[in-house]
Formats: sequence, structure tokens, C-alpha cells
Amino acid sequence: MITIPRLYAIADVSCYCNAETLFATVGELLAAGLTLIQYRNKSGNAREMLDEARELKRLAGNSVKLIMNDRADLCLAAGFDGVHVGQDDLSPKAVRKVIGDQLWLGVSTHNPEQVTEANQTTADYIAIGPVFATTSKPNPDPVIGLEGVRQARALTHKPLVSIGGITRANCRLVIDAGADSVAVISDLLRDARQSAEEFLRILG
Ligand code: 3NM
Repeated sequence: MITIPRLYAIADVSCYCNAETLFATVGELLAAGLTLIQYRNKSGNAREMLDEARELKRLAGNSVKLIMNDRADLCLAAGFDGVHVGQDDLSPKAVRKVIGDQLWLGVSTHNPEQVTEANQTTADYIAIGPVFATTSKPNPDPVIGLEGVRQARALTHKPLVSIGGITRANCRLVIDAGADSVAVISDLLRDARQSAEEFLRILG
């Protein structure tokens, strides 16, 4: 079983005006001591994504876990540490065929049925959300609230990552509801270093 850090930053390319801003923000997150970062790019072409991912790998070095959203091939090509897939991406079994047994595999879920299903796979962690309303994802699934986190906790012993609308103001409640980690996009965008340091202090 993996040990998942309490704070899981998602660097979503659509939130940045250009690649330099993405790299600068990730640099701030690293300076704050973040140890788990996902690269998320829903619209880039494969070559652009690989270039950006390789730069992130160069910035992060070997002591920070880098997770590739959706793309098992780019995870391997960029030397990342794992892949995160949603319900419409490659199945966990198919991803394992590409990445093998050692790299991290995360699966997004949005309701108890999906948690139960993901629990039966070789996923290393399960993400559940959206816990609160989010503006970072088009057409998000229905909000599950803290009760949804408690329900998910009861259904799996795998590390549980909560996502969706999580901020410095509510992250403690999410951990207290049973999550092992919180994944965050928006509340790490502005003053990234300071925000990440505050999250780490609150979650520590
Ligand atoms: N997945 P923010 S919610 C990428 O419910 C993503 O699976 C979700 O961004 C899910 O921290 C979400 O800005 C967006 O709310 C999270």
C-alpha cells in the first residue's frame, strides 16, 4: 500500500495563460514543500504535453511524485511516477498493461458504486468527488458533500483522495470525514507558495 501525501496539487494547464506561468507556479509549489503533483492537460497535443511534462520532471527531480492525467504513454515517456484515470479513460487493467506494477495508479470515482468497483482493481488510490461545488471541471458530477467522503471511506481501505472545491477553509473537514489526502486546483493558483504552505500547516 502506498503512503499518499496529505496535499495533492493538480497543475491544470487550462488555468495558466502560458507554459512559463505553469512552470513558475509549479516551482512555487515545490518551494513550499509539495511532494505530489498531477499534470493535467485536457486539450494539448501529445508532443506539447510531453515537452511540458519533461520540463516538470526536470523541475521536480526525483523526490517528488509526478502523476500524469489520463495518458499512460506520456507517463512513461516523461519519466513520471504514475497515472490518474477517470471513468471514461483507459480502464485500470489496461493502464497496468502499459505502466506495469510499480508505478502509481489513481482512479476517479463519483459515487459509491464506482468506489466499490475501483476498490476491486489494482488502483493504488481512489479519488472521490466533487466534495464541494467546483468551477475547475466542465460538467462535474453531482456534489457528494462530506457525507459522500464518509461513505467512500467505509467502502475502501485504499488511500482516499478527495477532490472538488477544496480550500484552505474546508480541507480539515474533508480529512476529518475520512480522506487521506485532498486534491486541489483553484485554491493553489494565486500566491501558490503561500497557499501551499498554509494548506500544509492546516493539514499537518
Ligand atoms: N475532478 P478545484 S472535481 C479535476 O469530481 C476534478 O472528480 C473532480 O478543482 C471530480 O480544486 C475536479 O478547483 C476539479 O475545485 C477540482
